[in-house]
Amino acid sequence: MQHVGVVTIFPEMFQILRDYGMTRRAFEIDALDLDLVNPRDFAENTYRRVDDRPYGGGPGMVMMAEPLDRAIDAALAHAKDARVIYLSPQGGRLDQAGIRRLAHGPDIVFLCGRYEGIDERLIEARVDAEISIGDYVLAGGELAAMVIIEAMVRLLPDVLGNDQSAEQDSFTDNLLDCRHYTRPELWQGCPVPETLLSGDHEAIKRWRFEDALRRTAQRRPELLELLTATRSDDEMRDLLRRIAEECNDVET
Ligand code: 9WO
Repeated sequence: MQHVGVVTIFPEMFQILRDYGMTRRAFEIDALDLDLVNPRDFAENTYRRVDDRPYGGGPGMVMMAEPLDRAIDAALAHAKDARVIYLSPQGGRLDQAGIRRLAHGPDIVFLCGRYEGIDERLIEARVDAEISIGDYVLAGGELAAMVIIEAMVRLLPDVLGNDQSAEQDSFTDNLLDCRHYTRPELWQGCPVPETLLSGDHEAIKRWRFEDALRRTAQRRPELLELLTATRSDDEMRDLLRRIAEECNDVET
């Protein structure tokens, strides 16, 4: 993966990525290279303050431009041609296609805000893109940055045991996952769908794809719209029509 810089007043939060799961594995094999920069280290005042009261008044504090400007410079010193990305609810919404674009793009410096936000002049001067991970407000950008990093690590090649063919291409974008089952075959009177026990790999593949389409149609119809807009092949169109009819039958 690319080099990832993070500007944050809480660098310790990112230890979670080093300690657990797939991101930990990525660190172990040097596939993930994180550079944490604390803007407090670049504050000139005696109390290492990085926030001040908002012009125009009101509650809360605003992050000052100067310490962030220097912290971004420090982060960029280790990242060649990096894009500076500010995590905020005001950004454009990120989806799996966006994660894939980030994963295949240039180095990244994530700028994590706290308090009520960042002096807009710093954003205008230094930020290349403002990104949101969802329409809710957090207390800072750190968890959003960690969410994006984990999603990017998932796409790293099979050194991490990732399912290459399924995830690297855009095939599963905008499609919910199919249902999964494991032993026992009968649990509290509920059986496993017969096809999954058949050993017929073609049939299983078809069942899983249809199951994914059906769930998407039922739970996220707006995703199905995107799917039909981006995939116009005949096989897909036939499947979608059949599943749409099925859903109508269930409702009526
Ligand atoms: C705080 C606040 C307090 C009172 C009234 C309005 C307010 N808005 C905010 C606010 O948005 N604070 C942000 C906290 C400042 C930028 C960093 N913070 C943040 C990032 N919260 N949520 C995100 C975020 C990032 C990416 N995707 C979703 C949410």
